[in-house]
Amino acid sequence: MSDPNNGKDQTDIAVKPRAKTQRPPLYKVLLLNDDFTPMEFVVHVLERLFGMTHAQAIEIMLTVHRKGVAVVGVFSHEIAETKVAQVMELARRQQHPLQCTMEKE
Ligand code: TYC
Repeated sequence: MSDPNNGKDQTDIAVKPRAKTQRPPLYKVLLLNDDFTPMEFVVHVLERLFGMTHAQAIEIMLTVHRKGVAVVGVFSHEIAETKVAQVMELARRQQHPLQCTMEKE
């Protein structure tokens, strides 16, 4: 008897060409300098909300103080929004003018 598959069970799998997997966009959270927010408060915020060590927090705070701005973390849109809101809320409660924003990476 003729066997077109020559004894092998062959299975053809239809592979649909797919678009490349899209990565969700990431957002930088930026801390801005001002002349009034105490350095210790900024250090506290960086430790508390961004999981930095005391030494890291001092370093980033001083970068913002000298340069005017620094990236304090990179997150998904939702996490970045939450971090910005948390920073602004802590600053508002202590009546410090500290500003924090986010920008697409
Ligand atoms: N410039 C502030 C001061 O001299 C300190 C400061 C650092 C404020 C970082 C904001 O994001 C900031 N007290």
